[in-house]
Amino acid sequence: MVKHTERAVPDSTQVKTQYANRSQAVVDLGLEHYVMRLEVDGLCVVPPEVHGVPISIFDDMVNFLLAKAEQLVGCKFSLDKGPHAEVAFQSSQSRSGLAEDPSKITQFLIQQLCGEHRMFRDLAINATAIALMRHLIGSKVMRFSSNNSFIKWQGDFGYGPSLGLHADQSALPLPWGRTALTANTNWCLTDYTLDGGAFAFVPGSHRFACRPEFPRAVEQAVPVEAPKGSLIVFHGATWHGAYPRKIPGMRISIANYYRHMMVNSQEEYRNSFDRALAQDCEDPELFRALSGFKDEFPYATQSQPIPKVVERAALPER
Ligand SMILES: O=C(O)CCC(=O)C(=O)O
Ligand SMILES: [Fe+2]
Repeated sequence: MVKHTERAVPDSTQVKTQYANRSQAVVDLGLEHYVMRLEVDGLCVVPPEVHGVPISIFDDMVNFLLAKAEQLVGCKFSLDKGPHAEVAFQSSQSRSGLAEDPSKITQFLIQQLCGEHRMFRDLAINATAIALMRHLIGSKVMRFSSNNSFIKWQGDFGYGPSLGLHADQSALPLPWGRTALTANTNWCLTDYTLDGGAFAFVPGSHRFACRPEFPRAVEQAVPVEAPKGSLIVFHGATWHGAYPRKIPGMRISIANYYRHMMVNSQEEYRNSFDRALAQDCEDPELFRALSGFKDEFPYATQSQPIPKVVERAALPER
């Protein structure tokens, strides 16, 4: 059961107009309800029976990510215990938005997942996720930005009293319009509960069209409690963060983040991503398009044609 307050749809022409603009993919996949929630709340939660990814795939992803975490950090990780040893960041590595004191940080990211295994590439092009991202950003102009896993374990601090509330498109200048410049999907690989470090968001905050304002962001934030396998989808202007994980064990997610093609990508695909891996997925053509392999920008050599002097036979002298 997904728990966060779903408010009534405002009877505004704006919502109706955009709702009427739903794409054929939204209609074919039966996603109208989720489009409506995105319009109203700036976020929706899609259950496994709608997005169609079998739960066994999430088990495979968890096992892969626990093994990868062990390889990167140097100690075993398990879902009920988290890291089996004390782990710490170097102070020079601490990141903005996280604790000043690196010993309080109880999470890290595993990045560039699409290069790791086909199951992550197939997740990045899941038809439901893509239809909702295209609804928010625009169909032909939507591209990958990054594919990361959030690996979290018990820690009272989490993101601290601000809950790390932010809008993903915050680096882009104001004013923001209604079209998302970036948009995000968070796949819950473990159950999301308030004490377990659930996602936090402010319903309707994408319509404020500004960066989070404090303290009202924290006061208005609600947890997204959702079972393993759920897909959280949100607009780049939606204020969000996460609650600290107060109970033992781990919270694992995959953030597949997308962008408008004129917004810079977090991860570099065009020059770095292995073309053979891009072929090895459910829809290579879609994967190539979202990676921007053939995009016109940025160009590294003269890309526009140059006129040349036309050689004519010499004109007779007068
Ligand atoms: O779950 C979290 O810790 C926050 C996720 C987030 O901010 C994101 O995916 O953009
Ligand atoms: Fe975010």
